[in-house]
Amino acid sequence: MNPNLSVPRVVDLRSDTVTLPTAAMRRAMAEAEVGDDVFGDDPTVQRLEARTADLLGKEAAVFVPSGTMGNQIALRAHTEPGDEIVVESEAHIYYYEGGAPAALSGVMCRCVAGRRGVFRGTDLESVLRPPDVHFARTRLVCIENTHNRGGGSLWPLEAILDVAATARRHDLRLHLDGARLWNAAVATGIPERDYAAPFDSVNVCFSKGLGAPVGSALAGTREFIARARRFRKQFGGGMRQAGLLAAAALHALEHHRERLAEDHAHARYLAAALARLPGVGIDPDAVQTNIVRFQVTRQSAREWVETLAAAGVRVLATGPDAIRAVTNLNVNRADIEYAAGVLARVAASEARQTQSSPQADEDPAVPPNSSSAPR
Ligand code: TLP
Repeated sequence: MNPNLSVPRVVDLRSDTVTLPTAAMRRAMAEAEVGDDVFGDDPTVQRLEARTADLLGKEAAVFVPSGTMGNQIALRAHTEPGDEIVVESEAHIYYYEGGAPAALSGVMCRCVAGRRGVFRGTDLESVLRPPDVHFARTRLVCIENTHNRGGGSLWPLEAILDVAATARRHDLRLHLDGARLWNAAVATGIPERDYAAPFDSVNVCFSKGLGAPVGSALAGTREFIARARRFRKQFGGGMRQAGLLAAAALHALEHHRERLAEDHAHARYLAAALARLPGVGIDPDAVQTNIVRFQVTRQSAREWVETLAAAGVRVLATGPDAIRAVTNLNVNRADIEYAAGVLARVAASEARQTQSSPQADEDPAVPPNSSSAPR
């Protein structure tokens, strides 16, 4: 008898950051040639930086511990304190990085409201002001592709070029938060380097869909990356025998990029299943990559999350009535079918309770900050 049969199943869809390194990845890590990377001695880190720069069509790249650090080093290297950056109002840089633009670079954020994270050159134009001593100096525009809170949405290349043309006209620099650029490339067939071409700097993550345990890289011109290395040290991101981690990232780049298509198919399967459930709001056609966002009614997202977790399906509440599920390397088709079955049972039981409850029409009362999950 398979002893695993007695172990309750857990399907973890909280994020694509939860993946565990595979056996082959662990072997690559164990066998990595390493050195002190702060002294420039780690050959595996150097190979990863060169490979990433090449994939992104940039002159150079620098390995950093996290996507947050990659983005924040870019902001610091592009700006001076008192400058302003333009970000989409739900961008990770603005929404999920702990106020770092203000804390680490002393910059202000000017927000542009996008549609599922995507905005146009005219939106950018509308927040720009002429050079004048009264105004903060706008310096940098940031785009996120795919867009996390947009539901893994894709930036059309034509929209990127439109924003880039406007930015150039106003002498602004451009940064791409490409934590999930790999997903965008697989979903559209547009190579990463084509997406990256209009940008001065690009941050990519190895620790999301690619499944490496740690690490991101920031790419740009040789001169920009030399400056970024200085801020990496200043921010405490200089790592020593980091080749162990770079080996995992290199393995992920070579073996886990194409399989992202499986995650996207799983996300579409889950979205189609969710669209059939009572009390669940979702536009399945809006699911373009590996992130599935849906709305719940009657019960709060927090209550859904707790009920689902008790049944072995882990997701995140991203708002009082909003839930996120992210397909990933550790989740196969059978896991997704299991998760869809659990969601169907929870939705049906919630619908029954709603019908029999005298308070059926009341809105769910959700205490603010009731969950530790990012919202
Ligand atoms: N996103 C995480 C959480 O921080 C929300 C997730 O689970 O999705 N850019 C984008 C677009 C991201 O989604 C993330 C991580 C980052 C940057 C930051 O990467 P890390 O976590 O490595 O600092």
